[in-house]
Amino acid sequence: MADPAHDLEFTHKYALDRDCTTLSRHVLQQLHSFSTDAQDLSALMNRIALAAKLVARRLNRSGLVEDALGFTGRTNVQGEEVKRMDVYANQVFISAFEQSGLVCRLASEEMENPYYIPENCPIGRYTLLYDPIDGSSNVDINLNVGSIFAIRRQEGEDLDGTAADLLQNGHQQIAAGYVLYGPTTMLVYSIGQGVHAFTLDPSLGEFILSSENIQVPAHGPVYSVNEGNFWQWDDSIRDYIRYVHRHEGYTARYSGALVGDFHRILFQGGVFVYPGTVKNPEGKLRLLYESAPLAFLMEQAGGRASTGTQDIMDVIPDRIHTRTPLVIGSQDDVALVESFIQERTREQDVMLKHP
Ligand code: AHM
Ligand code: MG
Repeated sequence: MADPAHDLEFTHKYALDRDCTTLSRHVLQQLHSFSTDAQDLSALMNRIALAAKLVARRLNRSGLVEDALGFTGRTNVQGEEVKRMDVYANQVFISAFEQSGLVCRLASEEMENPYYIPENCPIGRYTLLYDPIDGSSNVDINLNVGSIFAIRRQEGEDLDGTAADLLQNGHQQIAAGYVLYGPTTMLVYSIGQGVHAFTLDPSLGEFILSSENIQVPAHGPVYSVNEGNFWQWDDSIRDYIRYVHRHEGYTARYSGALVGDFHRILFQGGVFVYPGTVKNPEGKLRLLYESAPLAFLMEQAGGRASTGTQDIMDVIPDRIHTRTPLVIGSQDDVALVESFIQERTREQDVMLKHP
């Protein structure tokens, strides 16, 4: 005779790999509320998940679909060549949010000025900042890329359409995260209550909770930096690199996509460094939609993010596309890089006082 208790146990054990916590349920659980704010955040994350699924779908078939790979022939506001996938992903986020009634504008790496939700669409009170395809040099060779996002509440007036009210520090972010398009598609987010990772189950079409309350180790073996820029850097960064070369226990990893390198460090510890160079003293990475969202996550995971001299979260940008040097990762490893910068600064101060 069938044993219902046994059947139940069997179902529990084999039918579900996990307890299938979806992203929207997780957001609501974290906020312990069904208030308007909580519903909004849950809906915002749902829209981001939708955009992520659309981008993932296109990436998964990119070698087979016409016009998915390669360059458009245009350069963006940063002077960088635009890839077709950049344009596609940028538009996907706009389409996912345009009719949502959640945001009033979207600002991205690919647009000189924010995109304002047209008046014939419902207008919300949040702004989405995003890098639609981070690490786009990886797209054409089928390596991992990502999307980075942050959500800010509209605080001031933006009457002249310059979005000057967005020029505030990272503490104004109410949520941030990234999507990693790798062997699986993962969405990692924080709404200021820890960092949580979700894996896209393609058979369900849902992001399912895969790691909760991720904590970055205080120290890790990885240093992630483009050493091709060695002679472009300040002496202090060269000092740091010489240090890790001469000491045991360090290993280099650099994928060309910040999201992938960050993801490794978030889970295994270490440090990602993109310093200023002679040509670009502020480095390459943009504050509002790359460094600040990842700094928010890293701090939530118990790590740190710094320009080398200041916490990334405290930096106030002077433009939407402001860049900052970035040192991000485990507490001890960020502190080590900073110590080399401080040492050189001290030496320069002494030289100035006693030439
Ligand atoms: P992108 O968003 O235009 O792709 O640029 C950002 C990327 C990061 O993902 C990556 O860490 C960095 O640029 C790599 O730059 P480089 O080739 O100078 O090392
Ligand atoms: Mg980027």
